[in-house]
Amino acid sequence: MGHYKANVRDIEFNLFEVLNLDKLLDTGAYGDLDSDTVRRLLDEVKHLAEGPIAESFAEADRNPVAFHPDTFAVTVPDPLRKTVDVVHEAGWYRLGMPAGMDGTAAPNALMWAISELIICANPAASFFNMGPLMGSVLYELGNDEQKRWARGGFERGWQATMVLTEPDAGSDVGAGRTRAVPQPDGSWHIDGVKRFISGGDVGDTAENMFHLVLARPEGAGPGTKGLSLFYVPKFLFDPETLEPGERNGVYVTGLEHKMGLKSSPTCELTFGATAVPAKGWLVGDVHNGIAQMFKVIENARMTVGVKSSGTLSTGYLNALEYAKTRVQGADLTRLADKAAPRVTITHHPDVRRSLAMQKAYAEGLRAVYMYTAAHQNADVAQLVSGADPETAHRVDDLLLPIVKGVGSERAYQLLTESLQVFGGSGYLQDYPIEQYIRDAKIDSLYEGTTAIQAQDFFFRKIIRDRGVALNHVNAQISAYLDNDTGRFATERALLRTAQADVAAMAATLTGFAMAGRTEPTELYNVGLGSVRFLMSVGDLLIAWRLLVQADIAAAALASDADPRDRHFYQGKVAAASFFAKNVLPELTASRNILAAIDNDIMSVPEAAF
Ligand code: ST9
Ligand code: FAD
Repeated sequence: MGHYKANVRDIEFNLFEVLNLDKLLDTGAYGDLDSDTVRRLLDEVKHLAEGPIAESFAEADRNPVAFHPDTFAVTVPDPLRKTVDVVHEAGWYRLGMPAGMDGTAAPNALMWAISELIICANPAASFFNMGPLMGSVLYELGNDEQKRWARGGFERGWQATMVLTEPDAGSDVGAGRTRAVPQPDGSWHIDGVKRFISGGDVGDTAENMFHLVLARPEGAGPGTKGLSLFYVPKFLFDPETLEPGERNGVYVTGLEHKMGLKSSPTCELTFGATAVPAKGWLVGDVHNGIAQMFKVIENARMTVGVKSSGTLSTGYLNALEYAKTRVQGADLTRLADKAAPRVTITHHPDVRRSLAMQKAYAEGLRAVYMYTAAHQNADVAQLVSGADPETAHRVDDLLLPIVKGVGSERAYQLLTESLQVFGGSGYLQDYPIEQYIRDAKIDSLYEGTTAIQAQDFFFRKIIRDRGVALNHVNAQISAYLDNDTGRFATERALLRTAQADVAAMAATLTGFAMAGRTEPTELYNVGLGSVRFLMSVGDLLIAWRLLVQADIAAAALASDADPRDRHFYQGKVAAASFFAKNVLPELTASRNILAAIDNDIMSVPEAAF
């Protein structure tokens, strides 16, 4: 048995019992994709993920990709290549891709669930499969010729990258200096150095690849609005047949040595530094680069959030398996009895606390990404929250920084609990947890750090949205609370208090933002409180979704639930109750901290730190 443990039962619970997707699937809304087919697909993907995809997980960590500066080439070790081939051949990425790209229509909730299984079984290998997403965006935004390139490249298995970051332009993408110079034939020459580019080269696992690059056309203005998006292939190609030809002037000039994700080739890319120019084409013939790139970024942020929660899920399931067999110490109630029988560590309250918290966050984060995904399809959103397409889009936007920012922070935090359950053994490479932790840390950094997610959440997704999406979600929480099922009275009361706490935090931060119009330093208070606020909203949403699940589970237990499902449902009830009682009261403390926040730390001289 490999390292990866999929939780398909929980995925099916989300899809069918919580989101009720069978109502759409079984009436032909997605063609032949009915709920029986979905169950079969999930089973198939589980076996693929736990088997051949997971197989090179540790091996590719210990013997990662290599860079050869003399040829600017990246080489991929054989075990990893096998995994990459399996992922490519299985073709699951067709789900949800545009019809014009030969994609298969599917609800996004299913698409992300399948992504969770494939990515988390072997995250590094997934970076060799970014072509389908980038190709889909090129297909959506490109001119007719570029649409053809997107389609043709996809058919030929071309891979792709997203290229924003430079040494002096990380969070501040608008500081980018890479230039674009127009050419008489309508193409552009790109000049500059980009760093930290995931999948910057995929060696010979693909015939060709293309980079979606942000660069500043000569004479364009400063900041992100002066950037345009260019399609820059590794090999130039016949524009009609797509047959690759000459090497284009974009080269890998370095490979990062990282804490984790060691076989994801994170590259320095140099454009136009040799006699061979780096030829690019303006995407869609319009200068609207940052908005275009955000089409990619939105998908990538969701991917990162899904990866985080899925990694915590397999971390938790590994810890649970270990805890059920590790015998150590006596039951706490027989502490004084030195001859008392030894018990498995699941009998110790602190291990129970840890497992319950891991389970609640793993399943809660999944529930939140599923709810977010539900708002990415108009029909599903209507079914799940009654949102019209415009509101659904806003809700999706609102929840993305929660999926990404909260998902990455909580997964990393709780994975240390998974490791702790193993005791000293968890620190060893005999078990996968230390690698999970190393591979997961990046999730709070790339695609916008947590601070950036928190600012995006507050300034763009709440203030600029005038609270429309937030009010919609809040109304859903109120509707849940008002529909008293007679169960979970304590937990519901805690949720109501947490809802009020979050509303008060939002009001406090809004007050600072307003005051900032006349007294700019008041904005520091928003900056000081925004991550705490993001995390609090995340906890509120997790608690709400877990309680929704618990009500469904309790109803099933009270009726004629399949005996094989009884433990699953009991676990749902227990996790929701535990989370509400052990996490939600902390939101009152956060509310008080935000209410009393002050700017003092901003006036402390740098030298005093
Ligand atoms: C990276 C890649 O880190 C890491 C790898 C990820 C993996 C890829 C996954 C791909 C999937 C493939 C599948 C398998 C792979 C599996 C992998 C496993 C993970 N929403 O506020 P303003 C736009 S890449 C929409 O003034 P500033 C908008 O057009 C590097 N649009 O910002 C706006 O104009 P307007 C990632 C948004 O002060 C304009 O920007 N790097 C949003 O100029 C300007 O907005 C980062 O993410 C939004 N939320 O610039 C950078 N926000 O207002 C992080 C902005 O008129 N930094 N726009 O609409 C930021 O996000 C900054 O806040 C900033 C600030 C750059 C936006
Ligand atoms: P900085 O922006 O220098 O941030 C440093 C610290 O300051 C952070 O804690 C940050 O939160 C904080 N900070 C910065 N600005 C602010 C602010 N305004 N307000 C509050 N806090 C702030 N980039 C790509 O373009 N394509 C890729 O494929 C890609 N893949 C990556 C893969 C890996 C493994 C890594 C490590 C990075 C990758 N990146 C990629 C780059 C990644 O997106 C950036 O590292 C990230 O956006 C942060 O930028 P930075 O590293 O320069 O940190």
